[in-house]
Amino acid sequence: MYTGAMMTIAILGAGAIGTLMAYHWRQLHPMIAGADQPVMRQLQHQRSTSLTLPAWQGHELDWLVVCTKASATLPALQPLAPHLANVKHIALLQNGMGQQHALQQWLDQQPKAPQLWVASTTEGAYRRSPSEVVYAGQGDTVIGPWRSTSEPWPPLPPRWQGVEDIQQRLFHKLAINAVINPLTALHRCRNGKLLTPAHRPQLLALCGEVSATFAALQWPQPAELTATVIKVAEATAYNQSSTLQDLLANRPTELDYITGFILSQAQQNSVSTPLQQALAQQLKLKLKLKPSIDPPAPGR
Ligand code: KPL
Repeated sequence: MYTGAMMTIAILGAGAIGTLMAYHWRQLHPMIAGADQPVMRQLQHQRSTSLTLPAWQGHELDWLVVCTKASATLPALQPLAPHLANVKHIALLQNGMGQQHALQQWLDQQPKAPQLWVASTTEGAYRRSPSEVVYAGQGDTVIGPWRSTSEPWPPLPPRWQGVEDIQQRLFHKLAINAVINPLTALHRCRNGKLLTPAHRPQLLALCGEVSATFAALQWPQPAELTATVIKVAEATAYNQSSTLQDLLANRPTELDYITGFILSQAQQNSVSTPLQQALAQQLKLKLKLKPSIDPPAPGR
């Protein structure tokens, strides 16, 4: 349980989720890593809160929480290598798979490396402007060590729950993201629109293929993937998926670490994935088009 009033935390990647975590931890005065100057953010939740995140200067940290996109993990951390001996734990809070393994391999080559932890969240946030983030939906964040350990767990960042089965949770989230994220990007729609007659057949077919792929690769998945995806799409109906947000903001998406990761593992194991392959192809074409989006839902 968290008791560390003096816990020191720095965040790498002050996008929507990074800013939301800084807001949750504001009493601990979290810092921002990888920046020379303090970073200012506004968090909109009932009322607007201003956050000033001082730049981390490389001194001792309990947690370095990485909220960058999956693809930016190593490029963002490598310049911090000279300071990593002062970091006890790194926590990756990102969508996707593949980056955890790559980071662990890199950490293993460092002279004194922090212990790698991984986290998954159902919190919803989006950027309204470069410095303004909206807290769109409350959720939970779970964390566990990437490599299992017999050592006692350290105090965890506030509001985060430690779980023994974090890898399973990451695979479950990967399965959900593998359906909702590429489809919302393809159709440029909010999550709930996937449940309408125009898109529901494609959603159901993709759930079936993702579920079969996970079974063939012997990866854990939710007991009823289709029912779970429908529940998540209903609960986040007015949200733009993180992939759609990236697309609309002309940022690189995480799809290489979601659909791309699944496709590469499936290919290595001769598992057939025609729908996901077609989707990947279509998205490559679609990404070149000018973004457009459904009009905002009433009252949002
Ligand atoms: O995790 C998400 C994301 O957008 O990345 C979902 C669950 C699809 C919610 O939007």
